[in-house]
Amino acid sequence: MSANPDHEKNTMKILFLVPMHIPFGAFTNPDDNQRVSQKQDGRFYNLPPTDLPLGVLSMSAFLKKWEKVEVQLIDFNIEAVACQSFDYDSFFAFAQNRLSQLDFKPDLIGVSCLFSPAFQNFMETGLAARQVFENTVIIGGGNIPTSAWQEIYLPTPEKSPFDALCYGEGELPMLELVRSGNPFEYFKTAKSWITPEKACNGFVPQHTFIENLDEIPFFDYDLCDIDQHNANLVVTSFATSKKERSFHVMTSRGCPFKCTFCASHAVHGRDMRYHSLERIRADFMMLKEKYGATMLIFQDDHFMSDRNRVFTILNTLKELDLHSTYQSGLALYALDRPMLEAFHAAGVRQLVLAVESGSQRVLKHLMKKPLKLEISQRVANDCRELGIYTNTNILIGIPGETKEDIEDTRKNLRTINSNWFHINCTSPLVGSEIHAVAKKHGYIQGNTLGADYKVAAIETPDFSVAHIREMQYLLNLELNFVYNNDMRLGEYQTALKGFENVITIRKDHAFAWFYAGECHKQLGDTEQAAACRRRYDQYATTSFWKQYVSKFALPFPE
Ligand code: B12
Ligand code: SF4
Repeated sequence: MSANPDHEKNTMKILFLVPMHIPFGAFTNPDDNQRVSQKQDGRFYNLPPTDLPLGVLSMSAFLKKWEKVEVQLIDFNIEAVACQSFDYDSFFAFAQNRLSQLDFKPDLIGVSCLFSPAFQNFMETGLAARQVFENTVIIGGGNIPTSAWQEIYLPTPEKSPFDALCYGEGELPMLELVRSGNPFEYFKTAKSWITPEKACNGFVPQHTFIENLDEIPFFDYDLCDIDQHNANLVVTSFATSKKERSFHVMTSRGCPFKCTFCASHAVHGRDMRYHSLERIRADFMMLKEKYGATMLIFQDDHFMSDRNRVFTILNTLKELDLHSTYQSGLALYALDRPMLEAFHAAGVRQLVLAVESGSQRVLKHLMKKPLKLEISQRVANDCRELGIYTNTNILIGIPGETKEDIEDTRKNLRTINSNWFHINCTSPLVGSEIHAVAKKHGYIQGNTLGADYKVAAIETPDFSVAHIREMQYLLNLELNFVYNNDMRLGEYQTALKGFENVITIRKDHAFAWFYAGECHKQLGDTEQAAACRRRYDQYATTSFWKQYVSKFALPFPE
């Protein structure tokens, strides 16, 4: 590949759009247990995650390396969090209004969508862009176009706002497109581009992977306003309370495992590809020195695949005095004591444990993730000894799981000494094996390609949606409150932090007030204990909490 020497060629203007990651209704009508913010219009809105869109930053850097392009980005998650009032009755209206004010005339518009819950917003972003920029080439890419191109095109191919959809990673297909001179001719034969016509004619798209990740230059972080992107990072909800300047990084792509609930391989494939250690070091230095990074958020799917490489990266972080956190769960089998000590030495004080289930049958046969319970127990204990806070991720409600399996999970998870458990509902994410299975058997409730992990959407002969919702909440109450490990082990200060986190999100959480009060009591602060108890008394008799108060025999207020 060589850089284009044709300096006379016009600069191509590219506009990337990132739709809001959460559905419009979830934004305007947040559930009780979600983080919200009040706008000047007096109403409360959900806060969509504002994490950096690495795929766009990668493609932008890559295109700028090889061609004359000018790139802009509108991330509607940022826009939705930042706007003072919100007077729109649809996501389409919001996007259309923003686009019509844009002082940039793009030659190419690329809409990026990674998440099933954002499917509708993806479509409406495309429609809004088409209305505002009638004759511009509009394309889509990311997990959703890759896995749901048939759902996007086949119902009404002629009405789609998208001229083409990219299958898989976009760096090379985008470069070919920019260089093509005639997008529509190029789309006709390109193996990674799907058009409405090709979709209707049995086309089978193929990936175009970059084998050597170092060919992608330092990501184009300049497309983003980092302060705005730091406003509602998913990671801050469970990591340090210290104000960090955080940047997302991804040092590898791919994952060889075949977890049935995962859709990642649809875009990045199953073969591991890596940035070189020299390149990683150079990027980290740049982020620290030029961008003022204090925290790196790792997005690798399988960070632990090469043990020596991990030790080197952790050493680099330590040497550069950069904090780090790992958003996806790290493969537990690789977290032996020396490895955990290396994480600790690099300043890591919190890890996500991808335990996924407490049932061996579910892990092995239904999730295809044969993780042993003893490994999860050992890692949680080691982390506790080292002073690393652990958040354990659990999924319930996978097709084939029985009520007995869920009871097994319920029982076994109490033997894992993690600090906090996140009990999630399995979602039929488009691109995952589960989606295919659930669709085939008619297990998916409603017209969804997969939901947020908080929403149960799968119903099988073994369980109903209502049962999964109920068990999700019950397991949450049991593991995080009633049998809270930190309290049981006398770590009252740590336990208190967990309960206070809950209270910041949900002020009327009777259990959080009750157990926070118990912690204060144990810590000798009788005044705070009494204040928490009063708040508990205030909420314990509401219709929602009454049932759980009596189920767990908590004291009934007089
Ligand atoms: C980081 C991340 C997040 C971040 C988002 C960061 C961001 N702003 O993009 C956060 C933490 C917010 C997040 C949230 C969620 N996530 Co997430 N996340 C990831 C993760 C681990 C990495 C994404 C990434 O940065 N990749 C690196 C870049 C380089 O690749 P990329 O983004 O895919 O972009 C490439 C291609 O997709 C393509 N491309 C992308 N956009 C475009 C646009 C155009 C025009 C073109 C041509 C090409 C193109 O080219 C890019 C470069 O190669 C992926 C797994 C994965 N490895 O992809 C899961 C993943 C995307 N997440 C997933 C899920 C399910 C979720 C949640 C729904 C989970 C939840 N909490 O309930 C939420 C959704 C938001 C919500 N409702 O809260 C699923 C999505 C599957 C699906 N069908 O929905 C994935 C695939 C993980 C999985 N195990 O299946 N996530
Ligand atoms: S869930 Fe994680 S380990 Fe499992 S296949 Fe997906 S990326 Fe790999």
